Formats: sequence, structure tokens, C-alpha cells
Amino acid sequence: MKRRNFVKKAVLGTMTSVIGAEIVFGTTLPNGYIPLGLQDPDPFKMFDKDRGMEVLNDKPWNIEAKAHLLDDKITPNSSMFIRNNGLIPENIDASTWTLTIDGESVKQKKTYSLSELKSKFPQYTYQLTLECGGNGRSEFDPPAKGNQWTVGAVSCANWTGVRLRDILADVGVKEDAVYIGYHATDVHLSRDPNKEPISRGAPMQKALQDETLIAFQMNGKDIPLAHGYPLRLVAGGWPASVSGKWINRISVRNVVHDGTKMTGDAYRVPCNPVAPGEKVKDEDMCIIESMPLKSLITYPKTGATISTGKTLDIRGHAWAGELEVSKMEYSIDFGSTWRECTLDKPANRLAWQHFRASVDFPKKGYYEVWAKATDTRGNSQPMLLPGWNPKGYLNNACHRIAIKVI
Ligand SMILES: Nc1nc2c(c(=O)[nH]1)N[C@H]1C(S)=C(S)[C@@H](COP(=O)(O)O)O[C@H]1N2
Ligand SMILES: [Mo]
Repeated sequence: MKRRNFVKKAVLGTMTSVIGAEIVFGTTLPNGYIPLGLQDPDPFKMFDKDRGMEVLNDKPWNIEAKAHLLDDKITPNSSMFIRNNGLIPENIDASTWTLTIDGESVKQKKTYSLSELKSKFPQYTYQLTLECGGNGRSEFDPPAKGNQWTVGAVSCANWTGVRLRDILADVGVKEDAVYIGYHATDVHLSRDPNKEPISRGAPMQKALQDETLIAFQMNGKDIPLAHGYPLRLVAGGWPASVSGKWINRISVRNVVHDGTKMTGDAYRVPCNPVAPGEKVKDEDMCIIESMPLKSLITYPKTGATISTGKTLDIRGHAWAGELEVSKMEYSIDFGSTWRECTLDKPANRLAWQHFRASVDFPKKGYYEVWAKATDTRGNSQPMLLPGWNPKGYLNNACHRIAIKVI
């Protein structure tokens, strides 16, 4: 046999086993051609995402939005960031999906089917801001390991589901309950079935809030697979890692939940500020609860140009974790002076708020528009990078866009 044909046959054999089916006209494959079935999956198609989004990692999938893609008042799936710690579960069957409530602090463990959850408890819809604790990590110096999120790991969609508090009342919770922890069906990167990619939670006080949902719909439809289909915990205003996707179990704990990524330095910041680069002992790291005050200019896109004498309309969103944003300002002189924007009330508690302003520039040249939010307690966003921390969480510096007046 000619060596070339031999190689081709061997390669064909490998391809066939990877594809899992006979490549029927395989012998006519042009040399060097890789069948589509073997090419890298197209994440934009697979997850129905805008092609302007940025893939930060494909194992696991981590994809972020750009500021201008987040211009919608309610974030559509197409521009919602994806943050996975493991592999997305496969072959989900919603008709057999169950949620079990267990743990030391339940009177008796109880399991619900999806349809029981939907029929037994009243349903609520809230717009809830979900921001990854690591959003903005890319700016820290010395750099922090992990996905280098810029500004796009935040969303505010409409979530529909039942209140966790109603479920917990139905189950019966003991007085010693301090925390809930979720468990989900995504797969650890090692594929070890005994390891969980992530299992976080929240104190009872957060678990029992009206807006803390066990959700089965996002923006009026089944939750997209990448965002937790068919069932997701949604706890707005806290690091989005608390909002477990693909959940099938919630444990009511009599201790602070100690699941994967609850302990050590994960989703924790130094309890007291440290110098950049300083080593911090695990016991000096505190769990992140409410996310900080922040805002994003979603229009125009950074780098926009405008003619002299024209007014530029800017807009965006602002959010403040558990609090509300009370004032929104912009600056065109690198933070020396500020002018007020028009700011809307939130659609509900824990939803981001929209702002807009008409900006005039004195003459042609390069400008930056900076945006700064103030919350109901009078705290404002830091203009530049706030407290360095080992894992690069909670960067809530003012968002800035570049504008050229020509
Ligand atoms: N089961 C499960 N839930 C999860 C995660 C995960 O990897 N697995 N990632 C968490 C983190 S760190 C974030 S920031 C949000 C991201 O939500 P999204 O991908 O729907 O935007 O989901 C959280 N819930
Ligand atoms: Mo996250």
C-alpha cells in the first residue's frame, strides 16, 4: 500500500471514532481537510451570543460582554456574560428534574418536581442585577489570576420563579439555620463525579428576601442552557456566584456553608485593606456579600467621534448591590468637575437603574467621559482602581469612554 493512502486511512479511522459515525465518503476527503464535525464548536452559535462578545476561556466557557452590548434596559441572552466553573450538564430532562431541600437545619428533607414548584407556590418576576465578583479583574496590578474580565461580567435580566422563602416555609426550617448552600449538576473539569465545580450560598437573611428566587424562566422563556436551565437560584445584588445554575439541591445549614469555592480565598477579600501584592492568610479573608456601587456607560461605544458644536447623548446603567443609586454624574475633565445625569428609579429592588445625559464639549479634541454613581448612604464610586486584593474582586472604578470631537 502507498504510504500516503495508509496515512489517510489511519487518520480517517481516528476521525471516525471521534465523530462517532462512519464518514461515508471519507476516502474522497481532500487532503488536510478537517470535517466540520471536528472543528472547534462556534460558541456564538452554540449559546446564541452576539459576535461582539469576548471569549475569555473555552474550558470552562467564560464569555464577557462589551459595555456597548449591554445597552438594553433588560439584558437579552445574546449579550449576557457566561461564567462557568465546570462543564455544562448534558442531556437535561426537565420533566424528571427535581429540587431537594435538605441539610442539618431542615425539619425533614423534601423533594419537589419542577411542575410541583410551579403549581404549589406563587410566581414572581423581578429584574435582578447579577455581576461576577471578578468583574473588572483585568485592571489589578499586580495582576490576579483568573478570568481577566474587563467590564462586561454583569447583566440585569427578568427572572421568573418562586420565592426560596416560600419553599423553605413549606419544608420547615429549624431555628439554628444560618446559611443555605446550593448543589448543581454541572461537571467538575476533572470529570470526577465526586467533585463539584462550585457550591456556594448565602446567609438565611439573604435566602429569605422576597427577591431571592428559584427561577425557571429568564426574560419570559425557559432559562437558556448556559444560564442554568431548567432551574436556577437567583440572588440579585450579591456576587453572581451565589446564583447557582442547574440546581437540584439546596442544603439549609447550621454552619456557614462550606461547599466548593465557599472556603479559602475564593470569593473573599481581605477583611482589612492590604498593600498591592501583599500575601493574605485565609483566615484574614472575608466572604463577599453585597456587591459594591458601580455604573456602566453603554452608549456611545468608546472611541466614538462627534462633530464640533454637537451635543452627545450618553446613557447607561448603575447599581449598588443591596442599596439603591441616588445620584449619577459624569465628568469630561478627568474627574475635576461633575455634572448630574438623569437617573431612573429601579424597576424593583436589586434591579439596575438607567441614566442619561446630554454632553457638550467646549472645543475639538480628545476627551474622556467618566461616569460616577452615588448610593443612598452617600458613598461614591472611586474614580480609579479601588483596594487591591489577591483574587482581583470588586473593582468598581468609574467607567470611562474615549470621545473625539472633530
Ligand atoms: N452550577 C453553577 N452555578 C454557577 C456557576 C457555575 O460554574 N456552576 N458560576 C457562578 C458564577 S461565578 C457566576 S459569575 C454566575 C454567572 O452566571 P451566568 O453565566 O448566567 O451569567 O453563575 C454562578 N453560578
Ligand atoms: Mo463569578
